[in-house]
Amino acid sequence: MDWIVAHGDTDGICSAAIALAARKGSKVFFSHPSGLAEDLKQAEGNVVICDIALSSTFLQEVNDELERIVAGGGSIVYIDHHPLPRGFSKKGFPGKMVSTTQSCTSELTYLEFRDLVPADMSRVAIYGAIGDYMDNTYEIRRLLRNWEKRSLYLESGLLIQAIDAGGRDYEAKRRMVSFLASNRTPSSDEEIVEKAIAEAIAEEEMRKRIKEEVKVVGRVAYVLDLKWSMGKSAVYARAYGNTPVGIGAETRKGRIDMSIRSSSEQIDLNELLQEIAPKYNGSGGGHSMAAGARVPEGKFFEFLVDFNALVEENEKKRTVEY
Ligand SMILES: [Mn+2]
Repeated sequence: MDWIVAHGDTDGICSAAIALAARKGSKVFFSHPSGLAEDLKQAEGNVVICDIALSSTFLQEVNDELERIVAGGGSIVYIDHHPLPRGFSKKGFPGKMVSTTQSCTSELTYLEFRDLVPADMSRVAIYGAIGDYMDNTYEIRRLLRNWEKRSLYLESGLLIQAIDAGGRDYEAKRRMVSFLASNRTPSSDEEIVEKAIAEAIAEEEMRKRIKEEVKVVGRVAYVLDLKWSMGKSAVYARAYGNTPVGIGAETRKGRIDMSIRSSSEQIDLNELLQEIAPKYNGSGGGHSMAAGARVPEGKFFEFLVDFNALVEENEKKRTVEY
C-alpha cells in the first residue's frame, strides 16, 4: 500500500489531491510536524509527504522512519515549503526532498507530478496557493492564465471556508482529497457548499465580535478562546487592533495554542517564534508572515509581553537599515 501524508489545511489537502491523482489508490493520512514521526510508523510502500514542516526536535525520529520505509523497498518524496531546520542537509536524506519557501506545497506538488496528472489539476494547485496566500508566484500566475480567474476564486473560497469549518474532521478532509483528485469542483459538492456558506455567515458574526473583543499589547493584537478558526481570528485581530501582528489563541489541555499572522514583511514570525517560544517551555514556527506557537497556559501573558518586545525591536532594527 502506498501512502500520502499531508497537513490538514487547504494547501495540504490540495497537495494530497494532486499526489493522489498521480498515485491512485494511495492511502491518505493527515499529520503535523510534531506527530509526523509517530504517524509514519504505520506507513510503508511509496510515500509522498506534503506540507509538513520538518521539526528540528523530531528530525532524527522522522529520519529513522523514512530509512525504515526505504529499507523495506519503498520510496520517499518529501514536498514542503516551510523553512528547513537549521543545519539540515539534503545529503543523506533518505528520499527526494522538494523544498523552497517561495511557493506553496500545492504548486510544488503539481510541478513534481505534472506529467502524471491531468492538466486540469493545475486549478487544484491554484486553490492551494490561494489557501496559503501564495498565489502571486510566477508559476501560479502562469497557470491562472488558462482559467477564468474570478470563477476559480469562488471555487477556492468555497473549499477554504469548508475546510475552516470542518476543524479536525479527518474523514471529511479525506473525502475532499478524493473529490478534488477526481477533478470535481467544490461547487458541485453539496457538503462543501453547505459548510462553506454556514462558515461565511459565522465569519461575519465573528468578525464583528473580534472588533469588540480584541486586546492589544503594544504592536501585537490578540483574541483568546473564541472557539473559532484561529488563523482567521489572527487576521481580524491584527486588522481591528491596528497592529502589524495578530494572534488567534485557544486554551487546550493546559496550553495556549496560537495562530499568528503578520502584515509586515519586516517581521519574520518563524525566526522570532523559534527564538522565543522555547524560553517559555513552548514551541513555535512556520512561515515568515503566518506561523503558530504553543506555550503553557500560565505563561501566555509573559510570552505576549516578551514577544511584543521582540516585534518592536525588529520593526525598529529593520527600519533603521534604510
Ligand atoms: Mn502550506
